[in-house]
Amino acid sequence: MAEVTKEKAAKPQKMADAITASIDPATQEMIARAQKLGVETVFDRAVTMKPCNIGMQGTCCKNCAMGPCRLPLPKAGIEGEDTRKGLCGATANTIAARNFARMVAAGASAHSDHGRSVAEVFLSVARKETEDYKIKDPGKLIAMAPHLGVATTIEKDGEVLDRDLDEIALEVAEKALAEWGKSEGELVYAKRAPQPLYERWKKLGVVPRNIDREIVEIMHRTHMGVDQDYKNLVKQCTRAALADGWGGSMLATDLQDVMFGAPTPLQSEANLGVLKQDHVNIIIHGHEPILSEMIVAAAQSKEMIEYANSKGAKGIQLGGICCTGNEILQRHGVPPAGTFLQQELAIITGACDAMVVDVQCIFQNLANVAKCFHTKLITTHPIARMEQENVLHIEFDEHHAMEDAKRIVKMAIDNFENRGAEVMIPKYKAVQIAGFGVESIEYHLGGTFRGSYYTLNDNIINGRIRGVAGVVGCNNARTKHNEAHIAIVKELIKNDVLVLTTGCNGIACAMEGLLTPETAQVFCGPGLAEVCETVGIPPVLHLGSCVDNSRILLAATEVVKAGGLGNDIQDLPAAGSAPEWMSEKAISIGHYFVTSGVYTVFGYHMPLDGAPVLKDYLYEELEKVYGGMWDCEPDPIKHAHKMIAHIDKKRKALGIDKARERVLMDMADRREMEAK
Ligand code: NFS
Repeated sequence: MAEVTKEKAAKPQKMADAITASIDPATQEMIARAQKLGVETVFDRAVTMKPCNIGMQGTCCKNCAMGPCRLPLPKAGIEGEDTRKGLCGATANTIAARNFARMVAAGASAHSDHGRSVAEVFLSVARKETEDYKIKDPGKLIAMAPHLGVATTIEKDGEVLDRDLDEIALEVAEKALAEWGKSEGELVYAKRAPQPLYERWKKLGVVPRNIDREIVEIMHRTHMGVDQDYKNLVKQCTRAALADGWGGSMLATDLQDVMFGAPTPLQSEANLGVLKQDHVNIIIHGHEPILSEMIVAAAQSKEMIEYANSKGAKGIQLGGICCTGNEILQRHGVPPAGTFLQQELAIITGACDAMVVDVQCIFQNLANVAKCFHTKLITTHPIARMEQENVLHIEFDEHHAMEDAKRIVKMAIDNFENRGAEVMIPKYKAVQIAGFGVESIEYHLGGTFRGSYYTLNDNIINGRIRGVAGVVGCNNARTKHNEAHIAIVKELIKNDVLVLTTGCNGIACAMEGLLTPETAQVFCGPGLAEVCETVGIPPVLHLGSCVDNSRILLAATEVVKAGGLGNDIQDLPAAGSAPEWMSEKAISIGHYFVTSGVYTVFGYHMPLDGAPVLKDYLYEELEKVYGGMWDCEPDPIKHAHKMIAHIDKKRKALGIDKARERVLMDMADRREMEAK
């Protein structure tokens, strides 16, 4: 390890307790090591810096220079009329709704701008301007084309013929890109939702017009002196969030699948223990697979492997952090080295020869940590650079993608010999099966004769599977790393709820070993265990990155289509959860889940306490409007049981609660019944 000097690493006054900071032993080990070396991490900063109390309540307005106006809730609560207001007269509801809306805007823009980049690369592919990216999954292209209004067949002389694939690709690329800024019409993918849901959006006037417009409109409405009605602000949040989930994110997922292949289940590992002492270790961190796909290809090339060997390394080990990690996991089996909160720790192993980052969820402090080691920190995206001088910037361009990727991989290889002697890679890693998607769930749980999701629906109806939960989202340094993720997922599967996971929850579950079929016998209720055993799937299905939450929307739509469980997403015995959310993207996801009809519980505190009327609107009244609503419950067990109670409520409404009672009988009950 390079020598850690005082100037290089500022030691915080107070430090985190490694054991209470995380449930994960690898993380605990690395926090302790960082502290021993005097390298500060997010865990320490979370101890030394407390969050702002008024910001926590959501009632600090800094949208004009007369403020910031701060409207905390009085300690004694509010009796009678709420007279709090900012200089312009903005009420607590207006301020908190504006802040909430700006979170939705930022989250939706992050996902959607990612989607736009993917669509632009796809246009280059369709125009044959790049050699490095190709259409890997023509089947997916054919499947998505009709949803964009692109014909896949042509009629010639009375005969129906397949249309040329290149022609389809070009039209799909152009139509997809138009979704961001077309001047009229509405988001075409909105019609992929179940009909009653689409009709409801239509009636309420919330079908997005185009992706960019809805985000821009939030910024306009939340400018000083514009929208001052919290319900109207929330309505615009709905348009922007739907434009994310059913637009930017869904297009990102679809086009990534077309270019890089729709994921299929595969085996991999997870946690910091995937790094190898005798290999060149490259960590890929961020979100857009445009970069990471090329790095994977470059690292697997004979040329690069031989070059690594020539430098004394046995090979090249890639590891992912955050959602780019999920992207290359689900398509190539590249193991994630950790979740969001482990990014600094990957460098602290001393074994990370290069960390390559693109956009989103990247700590600026990585640069300070990298300075203490030999690690090359490389930014690659024009919109995400770092000010620190030790950070290298290699701008990645789809027109010479492979060349860029090889340059980066070579740089990491050249850096291998600079590794200090003192490397400490935690031994912890777990095996996982990942790479599920709408198509593979259909394959594993579907039937061939009565609709594609029939077997899944049948098992929900007969009660073996009590319901389905989407558990997603980040880590948050204000809560114990991975604790809520794991506790909630375990409680759900114990109660026969099948879990669909994405994002950092997926990585957390993988690290904990929950993503294997064998888990079913250990942690699941008898019904879910039986199904998992029969079809050979884990009780927690990893669907990919956070933009892949669109897969959860489409899986829910397929369940509706398969029949027997109502005719809308809101009828399903299903619920959503983000146990340790921190990012604005999570708020956008939460809001499109809710307005698509899903009861959605967040585990970490929501910035709404300062505006109780707005809070009630989001937590209660929205259910009457959209069939879904927000909730927040920090206690993981209560959190899971709120979801289960909702699932049971929906089962009852569907008239399938009786079937469940039957399945839940134990042997003693059965014997008693037989005796009667
Ligand atoms: Ni989602 Fe994925 Fe992780 Fe949170 Fe960040 S990586 S896009 S935002 S922290 S789940």
